[in-house]
Amino acid sequence: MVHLGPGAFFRAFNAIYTDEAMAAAGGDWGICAVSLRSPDARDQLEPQDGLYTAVELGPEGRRHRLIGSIARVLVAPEDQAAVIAAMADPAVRVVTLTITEKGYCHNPATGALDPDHPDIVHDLDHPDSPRSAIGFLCAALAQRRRDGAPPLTVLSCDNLPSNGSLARGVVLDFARRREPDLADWIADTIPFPATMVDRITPATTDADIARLAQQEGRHDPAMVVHEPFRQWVIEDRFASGRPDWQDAGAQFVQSVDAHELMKLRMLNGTHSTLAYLGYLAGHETVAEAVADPPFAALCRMLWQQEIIPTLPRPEGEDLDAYADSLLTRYANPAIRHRTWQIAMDGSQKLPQRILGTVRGNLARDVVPRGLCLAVAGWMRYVGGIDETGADIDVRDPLAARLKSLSQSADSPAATVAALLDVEQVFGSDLATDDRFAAAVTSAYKTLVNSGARAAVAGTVR
Ligand code: CS2
Repeated sequence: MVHLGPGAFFRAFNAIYTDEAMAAAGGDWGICAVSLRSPDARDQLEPQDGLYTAVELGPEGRRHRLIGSIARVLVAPEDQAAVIAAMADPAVRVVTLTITEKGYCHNPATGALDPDHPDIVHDLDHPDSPRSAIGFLCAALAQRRRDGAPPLTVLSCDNLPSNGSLARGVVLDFARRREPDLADWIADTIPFPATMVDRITPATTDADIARLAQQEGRHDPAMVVHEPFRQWVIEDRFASGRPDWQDAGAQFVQSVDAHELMKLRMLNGTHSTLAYLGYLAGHETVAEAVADPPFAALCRMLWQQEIIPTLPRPEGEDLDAYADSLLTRYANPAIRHRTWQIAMDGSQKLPQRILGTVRGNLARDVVPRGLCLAVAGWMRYVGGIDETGADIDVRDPLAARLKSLSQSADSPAATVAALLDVEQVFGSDLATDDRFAAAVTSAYKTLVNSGARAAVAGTVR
């Protein structure tokens, strides 16, 4: 396999499932990991033959595992041809992606390719030396088509709605702009099954690395820390085989849709809510936020009153029990998952995590006050100044534009109106829904006048 995006989540999730699948069922699968940006993963892994430690942190303690499923690591900016050749290798049967939401170069509100994205503009002009995952996929698929190589399967493992068809759509759009009959061949030959992925995996810190060195006597800069829980639900549509991930606990289903909605809205929706409102209230981690009673109450209110009523029940799942399990996972004192980390890239996350649920409520004539407060929290956060007057290091592809819109507005209502007009986030419908705009404006004013903690407490009272 080839994997694009060898970050912490991949090393705590895909690589572990593959390692365990081969331990359980045998097989000669190996992963060629490709970093699209930085040499860090390669520099960390290559000196140790791709081996690294996965540290599971639960309330009962720590468990260390040595993971050996990464066979090699490539750095795309150093040698695009080597990456294309690796993906075009006939022995490669699956390409998996954890490139984060912004890696799809799409319009978050519609899911369509953004043809004006700088990487897409570059890659259409330089198809043999691409920058984007999409550019690399198209170059490799074009090479496989020329070589008559077996069809491979492209498996998105990112937190996006219908991630398989979204990935397929942006790849086909890009291919059509480059070579229309390549697009037709991809459409007929390459499956893009959907997945739901779930494991809380904070960014690895120097303290994590130092603690492992002290406990295990080895310096492992490629290590990852993660929670015990994991869930992988996969649409079983593969062109040329796959590892026996079911032997490591993955669930193969006909349709992932209901599981995906459950996870994106119930987990990621409350994660983003806690990220913005928790950060503004001074909570550095998710565990600290849910230890603060109004924030735990807000999560419960969101699940019971505003999220679960919009969800179909996935086969085999109990949504109330899932909500209880989420609160337990969030409260894990061993996992220091920073609100600042989750707050990243909100313009790429809000549509599928919160705004889809908002639309589901509005369609039932319900104005979801909790979710509107979460949206107001995001608006306050991207303004770039926290409640102590300190700057917020806002990481987002639209950070500069969002900050400018927020700071050039002359009133809270004007700030909300300006940000609601960002179509890439809110689409063309929400800005003109007076119920939504009024509720977000009211919540935003409360944040400005009373602060996040009081706003949360007032919402759950
Ligand atoms: C988090 C996710 O950083 C974030 O945006 O909400 O990475 C979350 O930890 C995972 O989706 C959990 O499965």
